[in-house]
Amino acid sequence: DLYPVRRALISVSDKTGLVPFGQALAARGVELLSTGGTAAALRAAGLTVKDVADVTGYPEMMDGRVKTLHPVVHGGLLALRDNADHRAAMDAHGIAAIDLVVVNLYPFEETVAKGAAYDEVIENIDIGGPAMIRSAAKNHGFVNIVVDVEDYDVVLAELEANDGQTSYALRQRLAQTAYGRTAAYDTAVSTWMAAHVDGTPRRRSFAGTLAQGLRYGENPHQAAAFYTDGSARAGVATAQQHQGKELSYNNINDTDAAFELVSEFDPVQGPACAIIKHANPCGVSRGTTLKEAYSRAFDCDRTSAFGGIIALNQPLDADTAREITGIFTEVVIAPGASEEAMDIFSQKKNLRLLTTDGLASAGAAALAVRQVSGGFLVQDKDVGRITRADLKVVTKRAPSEQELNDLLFAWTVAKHVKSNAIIYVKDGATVGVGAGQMSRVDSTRIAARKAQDMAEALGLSQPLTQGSVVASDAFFPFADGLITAAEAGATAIIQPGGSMRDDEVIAAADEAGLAMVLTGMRHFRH
Ligand code: 93A
Repeated sequence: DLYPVRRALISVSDKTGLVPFGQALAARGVELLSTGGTAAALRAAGLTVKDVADVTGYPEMMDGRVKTLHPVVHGGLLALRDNADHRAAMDAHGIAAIDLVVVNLYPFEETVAKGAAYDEVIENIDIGGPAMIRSAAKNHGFVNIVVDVEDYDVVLAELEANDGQTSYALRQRLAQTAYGRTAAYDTAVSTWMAAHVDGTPRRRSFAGTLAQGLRYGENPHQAAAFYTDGSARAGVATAQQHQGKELSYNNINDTDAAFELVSEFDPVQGPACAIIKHANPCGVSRGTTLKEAYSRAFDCDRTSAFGGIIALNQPLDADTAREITGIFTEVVIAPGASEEAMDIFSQKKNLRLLTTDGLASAGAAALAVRQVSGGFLVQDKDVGRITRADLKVVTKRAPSEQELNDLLFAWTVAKHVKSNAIIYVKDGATVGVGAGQMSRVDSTRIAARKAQDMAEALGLSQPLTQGSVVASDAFFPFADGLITAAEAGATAIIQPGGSMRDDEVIAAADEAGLAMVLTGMRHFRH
């Protein structure tokens, strides 16, 4: 299954690593063919290169739209070397075999990302490159196709080990990667175009690049891996890990939930901290200092916070780092960390510290995808936000200034809690979180019950739900949930409204002396 590499066609937009790779191939006696810019770069380094135009007999034309689209190129890629008819066709038409193709494509994704005009984006749709990639990959029985700079050394190592030949296993693996690349490229083109045409796209694809193989998935018997989508969004996908063992599947999922939540809180308005367990927050708080934000988030549910994942909206400082090391924590993610904080963490070998380049832009549009049997559901990510002006007071009593601040804080947290979500908040900190229950009244009870437990653990005379406010991610279908919240000591409620029984719910609120505001927006999260 070894096959020699005698002739290579190199056509790359990203010229990283090109010259040393070209030199190494030339040193092995491999003949080099190239397109304009690539040939110029190789020649500038003193290499001998043949122009593809000289091989095809046609100049690069139409602003480069037609360079390599020619039977002499594609015949050289696709011909089965051990097929007599194919060999006869090669001889009849003067086609020489091409054994190695090195192509990276016009920078379509980067052109879109920099906000280029429509026509410039169109010009950056590579046609000849993907055609060569697909031809070479189809013929991987004989041909090597390299689309990633990371594979230059892999190919050279095989040529070295096998006296100028590569193995079938390598060529097959390169072909798999190559089709993944062209699929991702066309995904990027199709996704970009979807934003320019009316209606729901009839065909959709998603693509990713392996970031990390994972030891296992949610459970040890499930294989898993982490793929990035190239969007370069600040968060777990692009964070830098400073210490500790590799993140697991569940760690990545929880770290994402933590960072997306804490990114809702503008650092200009002060420090904030979110602690996540099993994708739900078990404490979220603002503070006058980061350390205080962490401590108050921790005090919401100290039991659950054990082994949790912490996200901060400001760079980790030494005081906060010291406080965090008081209990076992899996991961801390923050937009930076001081030297001193890193020193403190280095004492805790199992604690992973991730730093990001800023916060995730919580309002940035994105698609959310969920798999179901036989397909997948696609929706806009929930980036809905409300302001004070959107709130409608429906009770006799209007919320106080303090209550309003807490209501908006609770509402923001509710968006990141699995439904049915009930969040009790006092003075800018959650004091009870009810998540993921099948009935809303149960979430209301569980959150209050947990607050009661915390009060006992902390030796408080009454639970912190006394004098708190409550957010509900969707309307109260009956008055019972609201009455439970009032019994736990809540004084104000924020919820979308829209239930058939809104009148009953409002009447119950008035009777209990609660202030209630409606958002007109729902934050289901299932
Ligand atoms: O415009 S194209 O779609 N038409 C082609 O025939 C063609 N052949 C190679 N673009 C084409 N390429 C691309 O040119 C390659 O994929 C590569 O990205 C780029 C290299 O051009 P240069 O060598 O001039 O820098």
